[in-house]
Amino acid sequence: MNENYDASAIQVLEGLEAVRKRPGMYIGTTDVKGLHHLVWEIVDNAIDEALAGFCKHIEITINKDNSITVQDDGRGIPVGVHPKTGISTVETVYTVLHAGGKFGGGGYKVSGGLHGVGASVVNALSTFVIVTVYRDGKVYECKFENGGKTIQSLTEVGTCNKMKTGTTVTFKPDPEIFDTDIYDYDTLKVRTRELAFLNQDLRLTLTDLRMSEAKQDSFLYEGGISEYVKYLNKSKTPIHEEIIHLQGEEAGVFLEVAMQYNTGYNDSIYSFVNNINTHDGGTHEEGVKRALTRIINNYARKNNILKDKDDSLTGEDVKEGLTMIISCKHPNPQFEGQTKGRLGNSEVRKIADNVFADGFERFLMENPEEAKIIIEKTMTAARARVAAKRARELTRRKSDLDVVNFGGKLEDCKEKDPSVCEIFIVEGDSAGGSAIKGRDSMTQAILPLRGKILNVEKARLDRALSNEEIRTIITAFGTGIGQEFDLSKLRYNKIIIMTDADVDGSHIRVLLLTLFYRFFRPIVEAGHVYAAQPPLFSIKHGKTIKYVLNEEERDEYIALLNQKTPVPKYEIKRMKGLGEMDAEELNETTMDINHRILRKITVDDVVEADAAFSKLMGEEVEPRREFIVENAGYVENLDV
Ligand code: 2B7
Repeated sequence: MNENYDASAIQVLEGLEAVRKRPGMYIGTTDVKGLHHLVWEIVDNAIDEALAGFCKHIEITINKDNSITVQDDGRGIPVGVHPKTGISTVETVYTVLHAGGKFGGGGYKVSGGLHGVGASVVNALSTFVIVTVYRDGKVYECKFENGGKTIQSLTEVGTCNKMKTGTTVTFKPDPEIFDTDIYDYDTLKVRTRELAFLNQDLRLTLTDLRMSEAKQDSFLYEGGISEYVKYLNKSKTPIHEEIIHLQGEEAGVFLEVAMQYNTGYNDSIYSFVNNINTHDGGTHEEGVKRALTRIINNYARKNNILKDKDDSLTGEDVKEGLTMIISCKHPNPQFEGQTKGRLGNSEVRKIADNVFADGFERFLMENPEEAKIIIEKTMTAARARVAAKRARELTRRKSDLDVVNFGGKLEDCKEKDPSVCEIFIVEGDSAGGSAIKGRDSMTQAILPLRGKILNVEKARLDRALSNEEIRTIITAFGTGIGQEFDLSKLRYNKIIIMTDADVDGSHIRVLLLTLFYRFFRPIVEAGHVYAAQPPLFSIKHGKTIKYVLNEEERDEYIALLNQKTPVPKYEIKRMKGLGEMDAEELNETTMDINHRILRKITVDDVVEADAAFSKLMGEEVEPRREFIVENAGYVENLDV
């Protein structure tokens, strides 16, 4: 125990105790997500130092023991005594709850995670933390253990080159708090790259020291969010070369936008506030979209491309094939909504509108060639919208009865309460036939797919809507699509994709996921989509039959059998496709809620999933097959 353990320090410990008692209040969850969140709380402080203009390189290292080291080359946390606490600033930042914004000097903190409570929370949830500061040619160290108890106050421990400055923090998450203490390299990599895109010219290096051969990725983007757009459009075909990049500041709010149109029909618009993904948009996004629609209409009318008699272009028209990153830096952001994914500050709408309108109008004036290409694209989108409206009317059900006889394809369930209903989307007619026979007709609906599903990544809405399979799916789901979409009208609680465990099955699954992701994203985000897992082997011994999903499980089970004496006889059969199972087998292995194994499809990082889908389903054919086999699982997390 250190000598500073006086009355105020006791209070400090009580503060951190609160974090340990209810960690969820401070970091959301104590699962893998919470575990990774700790890293970003520390990195955020380093990013703030970069935003202040003093840090060029941040290194994140996963050490052999799964502890994390974050290192920056900023000024180093001040080493003096903090006026409010009477202990060093370092110790204050790491032991006083909410020390971040309040103690750092007004307006210092502009980045920040969802919960923004910083270093002291990480300390409270760690078995040890070591903070090293390099400043004025001296090295200082401060150590904590066992949930944030100071075991060494800030101490000068050596000297260094005067040119070397910065802060290094090592922490090890407490296994008593977290469900898992194993860091995932790829999870850290995705966010590290994202932070590099969002913070122009800042180098971020991620290193993994856990294997005999170290893994490392280093990211630095001189073009910032322009390079993010380029990355997202990598497997698309842009219709103009230059990425439009504009920025401006008003009333302390900084807004930056990068955008480029491609030949595709979907939009990929992502927005951030202080480096946090605002996946439900908000006022910054609304301002930009409003200005985009207005400026394009003004330009088209002024240049007589849009005639007096023509209707104005809509928000949907001007978004078609648009990839856009919006990055807002705000000194006092208000996040709203259930997951805090929406910016609420109302003043930002006007500011974002102004900044975007100025920059975009100038671009159109200075680049008439590009302007022409963009306006033409939006005009074509408008014509397609009118055609799609007609096609969509065909998918609209007039009553609940309509769906029962829809083309004779959907075998609906009898129950009407969506919370207990499921729909199986089944590859092939023969598997569909078995599924219809083997199902529980009260709650399980079956939709057999005849042909291949249209790739919606490469088809415009009107063509997608003329596809029979897609129309049937839209009708069956009941939610409608696009602006009419209404999640509360979803007719099934579980949408289960049932395809073979081979490459073709995988391909169909990805096509369906692409369709769901582009047309019904809220359904995916709300966790209604599942993949059925048909078994690959059956192992029969005596009267029991055991179904297993893969070679690994098969070998495990056989090893288990072999442990028994005398060695039992068993018969291993490789299961054929879904289509070759009879109704009873299919029910038992894949559909019966008591035995089946479902995989929940989740989209954890929407931006990254978008890039994955574009790459999967976009223009380039060659890499696709391999990619499907290797990465189709990217958006799928084992969950059920
Ligand atoms: C409010 C607290 C969190 N802080 C400073 C200065 C630099 C600085 C920091 C940091 C994480 C892992 C390596 C300011 C801000 C404390 O006050 S925190 N650098 N890096 C960091 O935590 N990295 C600072 C003014 C003058 N000199 C230094």
